[in-house]
Order: sequence, then C-alpha cells, then structure tokens
Amino acid sequence: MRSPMKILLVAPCKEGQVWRGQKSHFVWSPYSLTVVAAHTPPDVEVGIRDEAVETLDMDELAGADLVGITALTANAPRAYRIADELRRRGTKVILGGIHVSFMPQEASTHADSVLIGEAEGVWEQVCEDLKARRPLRRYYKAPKFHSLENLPRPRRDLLRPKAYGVPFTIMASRGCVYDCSFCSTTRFMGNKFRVRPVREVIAELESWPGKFFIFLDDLLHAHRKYIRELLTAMIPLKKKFIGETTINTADDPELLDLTARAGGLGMLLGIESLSPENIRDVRKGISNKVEKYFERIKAFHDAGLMVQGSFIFGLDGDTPDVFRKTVDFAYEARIEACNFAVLTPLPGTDVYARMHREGRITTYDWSLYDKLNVVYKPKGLTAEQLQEGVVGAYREVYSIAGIWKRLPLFHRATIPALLYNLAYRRGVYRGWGVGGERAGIAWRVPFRQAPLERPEPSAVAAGPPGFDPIAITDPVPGETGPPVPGDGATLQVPAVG
Ligand code: B12
Ligand code: SF4
Repeated sequence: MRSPMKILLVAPCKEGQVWRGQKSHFVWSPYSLTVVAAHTPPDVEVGIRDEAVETLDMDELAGADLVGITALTANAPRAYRIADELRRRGTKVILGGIHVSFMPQEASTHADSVLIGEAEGVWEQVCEDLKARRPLRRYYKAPKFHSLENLPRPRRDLLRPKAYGVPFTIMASRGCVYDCSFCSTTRFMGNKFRVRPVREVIAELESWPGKFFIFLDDLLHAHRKYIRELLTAMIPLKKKFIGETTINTADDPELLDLTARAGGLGMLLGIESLSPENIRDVRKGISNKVEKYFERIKAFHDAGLMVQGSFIFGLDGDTPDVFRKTVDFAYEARIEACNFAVLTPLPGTDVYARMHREGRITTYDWSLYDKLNVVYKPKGLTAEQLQEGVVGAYREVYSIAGIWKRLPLFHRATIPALLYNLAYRRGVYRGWGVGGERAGIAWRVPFRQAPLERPEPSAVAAGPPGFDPIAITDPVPGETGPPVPGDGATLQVPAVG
C-alpha cells in the first residue's frame, strides 16, 4: 500500500527578527496555517513548522510531497529562500498568504505554484491535484470570497502551545468596510463583513482550556448586532482577550461596557495621526475625528479597557515635530501601549500604487517592509529624521519614565498594562530588527544616531516582476484554471487609484 501524501506547512521568520527562537509575548501561534491545515483532506498527512519557535529541518521538509509556505511582505524574502532551497532539492513548493497574493508573478519565480487569496475551497483542489499526481497549476485562486459558516476547526493540535507567548488566537469575522490608503485588508478580505456563526466561535473558544486569547479581526466591533450577540455569549466563558477596533466605537459606551464584561482587557485603535489633513488623506475620516480623540479614549478607559494606540509616522503632512507631539499626546491621553509605524507602501495598498507611480520607493527589499524601516522618500521630513524619530519615540514611551506617565493608576488594567509595557520595552530595547541586517544598531545607540544608509533611487529597479500595485487579478489569464466553487461575494478588482 502506498504511504499517504505528506504536506508540510511552513511559517518563515525573517533573519534578524529579535523574537526568532524566543518564547516572547510577541510570538503568536500561526493561525493562518492552522486554517490551511484544517482544509487538508483527512487522507493527507499534514504538519506545521514555525520558524519563530523552531529551527527548520530542511531534510525533513525536502522529504515532503509538498511544502506550503506562508508569507507576509516582511518575511517574503525568507519564504523565497526556503522555497528556492527546497526546489533545488526537487521538492514541490506552493506559496500562499497576503504578500504573494498581491505579487503572484514574483512569487511564482520561487515556487511551483502560488495560491492567490484565501485558501478555503481552493486548497482542497491543490490537495486533489497532488493526490492524483497531476501537475500543480501555476496559480490557484478562488473566484469568490468563501462563506465563513461551517468551517472546519483550525488545526491547533499540530502546534506545541507551550512554545508560544500567545498560543490561542481566533478570527470571528473577515473584511472591512473602510478602505484606508495604507491597508490592504479590504482588497484582500473584501469590503463586506463576513462573520462566523456565534455558536461556532463559542465552541472554538470553549475548546481552549487557557484563559487569554487574541481576536485577530481587523475591526471587531464593526458588525454591531453580531458582536453584541457574540460578546454576550462569551460572558459565561470567563476568558480574557484583546482585539482591534475603530476609535469611534467609543460613541457606544454600552458596547464598550459589554466588551469589558465579556473579558476584554484592551483594544488596539488605529489612531494613525493627530493631523486632520493626514486623516483625510489616508481616508480614515469616517471613524477618526481628531477633535474627539481625548473623549473617545477616555470612554475606553471609563469602561475599564486599555488602549493600544497605533500611530503612523511619515505621512505626507508630517513634519519633524510629529514625534514630540505624538508622544506628548500619548502621555496626556494615558495611552497604555503605543505602536509607532513608519508609513510603509505595502503591496495591495493605494500608498504603494501612489509611491511607485511617483518614484518615491527607495528599496524593494521586502525584509525592510516591517513598518520599522523607511523604504520611501517622505515629504515633510527626511528619511533620516523619520528613521531616527520613530526609534526615538519608541525609546521614549517605553523608558521607565515614559511607561509611568502612561500607566493607568488604581484601575483594573494597571497590572496587565504594566506587564505589557515591560514586555514591549524589552522588544524595543533589544532592537526589533530596524535596519535589516544591521538589526538593533539604531536602537542601542543614543537617539540622535547617524542616518541609516539607503540606496539611491536610481539604483532601484522599476519594481519587482509582475508588479500590479493594488489588484488581486489573474496574473496570466487562463493559468489559474477553471473556477473553484465557493459562495459569498465575488473577489473585487478595484480600479487603480
Ligand atoms: C496575526 C497577525 C500578525 C502576527 C503574525 C504571526 C502569527 N503567528 O500569527 C504578528 C503579530 C507577528 C504580525 C506581525 C506583523 N504584521 Co501582521 N497581522 C496579523 C493579522 C492581524 C492576522 C493574520 C491572520 O491570521 N489572518 C487570518 C488568516 C485566516 O488570514 P491569512 O493570514 O491571510 O491566511 C489566509 C490566506 O492568506 C491563505 N494563506 C495564508 N498563508 C498561506 C500559506 C499557504 C501555503 C496557502 C496555500 C495559503 C495561505 O489562506 C489563509 C486562509 O484563507 C493580520 C490582519 C489580517 N486581516 O489578516 C495582520 C497583517 C497580516 N499584518 C500585517 C503587517 C504589516 C505586519 C507587520 C509588518 C507590522 C505590523 N505589526 O503591523 C509585522 C510583520 C512581522 C514580520 N516581521 O514578519 C499586514 C500584512 C500586510 C503585508 N502585505 O504583509 C496585515 C494584513 C495587517 C494589515 N491590515 O495591514 N502580524
Ligand atoms: S486600517 Fe483598519 S479600518 Fe482601515 S481599511 Fe484596514 S482594517 Fe479597515
């Protein structure tokens, strides 16, 4: 009898990543691959290998019938290196995930096959082709967004939960009705919310004996009726969670209260900028009213929820004083945790399309597209000011004095906020990989350090192969094969703005 087909799924971790091989709060279990594994037919053996927590055994991978590798933009070069090595050894490789979905032609130079978009309903076809020993198609792509009902349970049993700082993550909904210019979620997951049945989410949460988990939903509170139902059903579970939502959720204090009663500890809010012009420019004006920031953040605090404020530096309206103003705002509003992101032209976003068109992208080294490195020419400040500024802002808010100034006092969130800040501080002061191969240097030296080297724009190629700035399309018409059945909305291909 022939032994079953074996597929190994790999989560790569980029070189120099400070959390690689560590059990830190920043190491979350790889939800995407547990989802892909769940759609693998039962007669195919499947395993998950996560480079964040283990060293890849290339001999083991080379022995599989197929290796599937996931890739965000920042770790795409690492994914490609693993893929190249395996193909050199004669192993079939398929790439999937958000980066390769927007850059399929680039990806296909490193793999036998590329799965574009979500895997549900398409991965089964890949497995069928493999089992039938048919040649894999160059591209697989679902013609429609798949329904989120009756999905198989993600295969978390293939992971070692003890290896992770955050062993359990879950997604209750996909898609986003907004379309911020720096984000590709709407294009990747659709501009309508798709939600999973409440009972299925609850059953999944009940299967996890641990207490703490993270909602991966981009916009947890978007579908108000649904989230009320879900949060209400969660109360008896007595779990604790954090998630992500928009700041205007504050206008519904009852919902914030329900979130806290359901176990919510805090919410990540995309505050993005203190400048109304920037907010308008990035198309976030519907949810973000700059003049209401203080009162809205206070509403989260009043409900007993911590706020993790996410800010973008380097927007076209930013000038060198943006760092000082933002840090002071974080103190004044007592934002318990701060994320500072360098504006990054990620494939699939309008920012990418515009920067590329304007010739402002200074490197296509994807490993630097981690929102900590400057990869474009900013407008109101220099690349060096931006690079130094983000490092300086991080160092300041996560200094002991900076943590003290933001910590909620005499509040149910005081201890969790302190622990979170200390963990974050460790990441900040250990380097986080700013500067790619020069990982950590910028972070260890005083704030005003020499600018990082950047290639001259003239040295930058016209763009990577198959460059298509924002659309998920059939890269080569006809090569994705016949449509795969699915339901839900059709994958939209927005006009290039
Ligand atoms: C969890 C998460 C992380 C985790 C990832 C690790 C982990 N173990 O989970 C952490 C916290 C480390 C992380 C870090 C970062 N993240 Co992040 N993250 C997410 C988040 C919230 C959820 C990802 C997820 O599980 N989605 C749910 C699954 C079901 O969707 P999926 O991952 O797309 O997988 C589906 C398909 O893509 C496909 N698929 C995926 N992989 C594979 C592999 C194969 C073989 C196949 C066949 C199919 C396939 O099938 C899946 C099921 O349909 C997303 C937001 C989002 N909406 O996805 C952002 C997101 C992926 N992150 C993003 C970014 C920008 C980052 C950071 C650069 C900075 C940051 N923090 O914002 C860093 C980069 C880290 C690094 N150096 O590599 C962007 C990615 C944009 C891009 N082009 O890369 C996203 C989309 C957020 C956004 N809206 O902009 N992130
Ligand atoms: S940043 Fe948030 S609100 Fe804006 S499009 Fe992305 S997921 Fe939606």
